[in-house]
Amino acid sequence: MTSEQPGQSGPQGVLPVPAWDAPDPSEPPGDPFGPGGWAVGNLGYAVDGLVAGATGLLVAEALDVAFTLGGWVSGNSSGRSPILAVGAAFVDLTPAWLKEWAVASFGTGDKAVLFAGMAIVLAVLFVAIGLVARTRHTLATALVGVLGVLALVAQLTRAGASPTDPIPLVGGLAVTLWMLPRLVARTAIEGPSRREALGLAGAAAGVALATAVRGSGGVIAANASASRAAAVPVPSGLPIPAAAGAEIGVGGVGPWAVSNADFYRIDTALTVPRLTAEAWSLRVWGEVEREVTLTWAQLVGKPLIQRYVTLACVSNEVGGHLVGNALWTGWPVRELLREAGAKAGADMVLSRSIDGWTAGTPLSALTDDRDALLAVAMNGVALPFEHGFPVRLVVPGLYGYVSATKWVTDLKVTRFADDMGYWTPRGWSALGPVKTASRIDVPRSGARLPAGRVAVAGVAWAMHRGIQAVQVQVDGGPWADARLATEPTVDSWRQWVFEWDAGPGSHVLTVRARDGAGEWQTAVQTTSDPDGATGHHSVTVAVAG
Ligand SMILES: Nc1nc2c(c(=O)[nH]1)N[C@H]1C(S)=C(S)[C@@H](COP(=O)(O)O)O[C@H]1N2
Ligand SMILES: [Mo]
Repeated sequence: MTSEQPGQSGPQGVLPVPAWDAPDPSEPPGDPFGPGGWAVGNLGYAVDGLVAGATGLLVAEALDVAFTLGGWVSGNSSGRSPILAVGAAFVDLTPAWLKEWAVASFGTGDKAVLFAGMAIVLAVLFVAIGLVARTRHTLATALVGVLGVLALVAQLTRAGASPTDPIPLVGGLAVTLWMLPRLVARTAIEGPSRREALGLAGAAAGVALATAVRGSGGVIAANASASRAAAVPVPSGLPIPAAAGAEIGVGGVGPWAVSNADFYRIDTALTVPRLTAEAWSLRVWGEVEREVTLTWAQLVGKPLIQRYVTLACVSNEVGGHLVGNALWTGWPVRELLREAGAKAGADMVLSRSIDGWTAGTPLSALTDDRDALLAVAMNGVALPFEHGFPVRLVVPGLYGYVSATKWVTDLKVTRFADDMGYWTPRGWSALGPVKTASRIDVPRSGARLPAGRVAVAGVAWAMHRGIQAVQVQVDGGPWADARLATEPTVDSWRQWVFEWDAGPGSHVLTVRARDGAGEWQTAVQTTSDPDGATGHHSVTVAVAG
């Protein structure tokens, strides 16, 4: 690289590269920041840092996309792309409370917020490196190196990381390290100029391009979309379970079956995996008599069934909305496990998604008569990408984090003593049976109502046990029975309504449910970690006099 001897000029390359630590020739003595003052004097260097950094990033992401499209190296993109790898490492290291706060504050936009935050942090770092490079060559190079090493660590510690994953990162780093001294040297000679404006525009265009390539996933997404559009996972004439009377018919209560667009979404995936059905396969291995691999064509050729099942997230707060009911089409995973033949002693299946996320599910819940599904369709259409296309697990009665693996590609038959799902070492229980819960949907908390007849209504759930009874309490008085909608299956939530004679004043309404085993939902308030929140849901309303 360049010499650090003061006064010596750059030996190689087309651009003159003056010594880094030499006095800046563009600075008149006595006015170190030139005629425009500090800001103008430094603008050029800030832009140099930004341009060198952004170009390196763009090169790295472009290499990743090229590798993905060319199929030249193994591994998946979330390990090779430095941006995705760092973001994923950040998500994995985020404490549960911060993650919950992010989901609560930004909802499904939490990932967009993370990317925006990363872009801002990177821009600030690149600008700082440019400013440092003005006078401290070695330090600037070292700072770029530190960023590179951090990204490298993030890549190599990803689940399923491959030794070739850092190739794009190394390529991008080389570009940044090559560009930075040359840009800075030219700024030192020419001073601030129109070039800065061009540089800024270039950096902005580069970042926009990188984001566009990343955000849309380019050709990968197009292929996956075509595959999903062509997939016909629901054979015509396949019976749909009866659900007459499941709607209580009160406005404001969420629909009994939630549409795909409105269904809650929870996962650790920074970019939604975009597999094609044709490229998908599922491997069953571990403590089995024989390994089995299942392809999409084989799976949709099996005798599929349809089941209404309610999914719930363990992070759902009392009264929360991380829960929803849908019609799932799939093949009982029991049949696949039977083909593989679990060995004696195995008690868990560790299911893994294409992005490395895992869930540990009791083998018994996958093999008993509850019809745990390898699901291929949701509400009659191929799974939306966000909900696991092409194939996910749906297991009645268990929270999603221990059962509902989306983009599932691997089932390892194992033991709880030997393996753990993703959330268990992060402080969540290894077992996650759904707790009995109930929610008031109408009236909403804070509502102002006229006195008289008011329909208090909502949902209650205790998947795989069912709901026997729901009661409502007004202002801590006696519990009174609510009227229940029909219960087409014990694996779905149940709607209820209570006709309340509302008198003037402020009132607290509370709900509780009894599950199919006769157990009342507990009043004890607990947080959602480690195995699901408990406590009664209440709303406070004001009734006009
Ligand atoms: N691959 C993958 N599958 C996953 C998760 C994940 O992070 N990655 N999260 C689980 C959790 S915690 C829940 S609650 C459900 C949510 O499923 P949904 O997004 O389709 O509602 O997916 C489960 N499956
Ligand atoms: Mo969850």
